[in-house]
Amino acid sequence: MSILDKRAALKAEIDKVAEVAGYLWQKGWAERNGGNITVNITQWADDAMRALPAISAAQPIGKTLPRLKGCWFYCKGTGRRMRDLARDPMANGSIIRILDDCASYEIVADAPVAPTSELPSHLAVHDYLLAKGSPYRASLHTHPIELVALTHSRQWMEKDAATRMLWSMIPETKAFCPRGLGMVPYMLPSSVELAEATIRAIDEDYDVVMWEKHGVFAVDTDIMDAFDQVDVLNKAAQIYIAAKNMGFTPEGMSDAQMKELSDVFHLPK
Ligand code: 2HA
Ligand code: ZN
Repeated sequence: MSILDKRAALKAEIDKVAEVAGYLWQKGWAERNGGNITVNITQWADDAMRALPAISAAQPIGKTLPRLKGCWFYCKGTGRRMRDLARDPMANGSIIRILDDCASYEIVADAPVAPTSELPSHLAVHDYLLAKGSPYRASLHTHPIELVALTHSRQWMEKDAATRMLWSMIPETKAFCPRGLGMVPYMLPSSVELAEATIRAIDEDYDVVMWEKHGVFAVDTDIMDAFDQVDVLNKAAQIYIAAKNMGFTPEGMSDAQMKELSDVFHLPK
């Protein structure tokens, strides 16, 4: 890819971040500074970018992440609002590069906006994805209302109980979120334990992981695809709730209908 093509591709990725940030706000999933977005943009870093001076001192990540040596990321800024990021992603987030010690980073562009306190958790997930040879380059944390509400019930926190219910609400759910919804019990936001439990759930083969009474963490090839998986799951939760509000428990698609769908669309589970 030529330098100009790389720049255009990088701009398209950042534009997608802004578009998704706007959707998160419009959906009511991103109150105040809620949520986070981190995108591995290393494939678009060119010599001109590599020559850019740092605009911050080296900052410790708090972890050593060997796969991230020389990697570049777009990260939402600490305390910044998704609705502001939607208007101006480079004033409400920044581009960082990981230094050769794999344990610190510096901010390179556009402004010295410090990443969120969740950066170590997001970077640990990206390190894991690279170690696995995954093509996934984007991670999203957000607070989807109906999915978070589900996690306030023991019934839906049981492994794959919510997955089965959500898949059965409308055929698209399993087709477009074929790995379902992983469940992580309540843990302190931004804690090392939460990050490790999230990676274990992704490793179990989930792209979307629910944090009990808090939100979702999703990974995919780009930020739009990560958003789409969460959107599809939350839509299914809304259909369940709509039926409940009409005074009945929805029937759901039958096991035979689910199996037919999986066979025809070659879905993994
Ligand atoms: O990044 O949502 O859980 C802000 C949050 C913390
Ligand atoms: Zn959160």
